[in-house]
Amino acid sequence: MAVLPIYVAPHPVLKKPAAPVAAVTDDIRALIKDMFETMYATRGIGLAAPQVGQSLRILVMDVEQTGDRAEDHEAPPVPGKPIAVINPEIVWTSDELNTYEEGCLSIPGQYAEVERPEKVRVKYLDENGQAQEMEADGLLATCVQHEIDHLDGVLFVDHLSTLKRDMLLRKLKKWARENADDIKESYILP
Ligand code: GNR
Ligand code: NI
Repeated sequence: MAVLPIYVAPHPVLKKPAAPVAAVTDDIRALIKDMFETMYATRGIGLAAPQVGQSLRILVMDVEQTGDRAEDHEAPPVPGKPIAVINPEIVWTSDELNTYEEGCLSIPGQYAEVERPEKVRVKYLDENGQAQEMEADGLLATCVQHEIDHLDGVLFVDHLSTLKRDMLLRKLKKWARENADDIKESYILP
């Protein structure tokens, strides 16, 4: 049981393609448990293993969690529909695109609109090693594509123009410098 520190861009582990999981063992399930705990603790809707320093093709998501952090920052998140995804493969994407304002736990405090396919179908293994397939739309489709990008060493800012990307990464660097003392327990800086 652990909330893990989050690796911040441009840390090299975030740029490296992650390795497939060879077998879904108890160690993998323990990592997934810690990833869920970390995701809920940080109020993320998704988390990929490279963001906790593990270069493996694993992601977790819950776009239906509730718990009101606007009114009460201490209110605990209530799990909605947790999904663990191992070795995902996008097998179909819609021609229709969708734009969402994205954020990333590894790029704290920065947001930008990103265009992606509106719907995707993804094959993967669940935490029992069973083959699964999901069709996602809406926020779940955006989230699963954002997380699979992480497994390929791609961040949401890589979908932006060089100008916008450099601007966000500069603001991130400034944020990290100004908050260095407060964040050193929860983040691993590059
Ligand atoms: O918490 C997150 N919110 C989010 C919002 C829009 C699009 C993608 C995301 S994923 C992000 C958590 C994260 O960084 N996952 O990798
Ligand atoms: Ni992210």
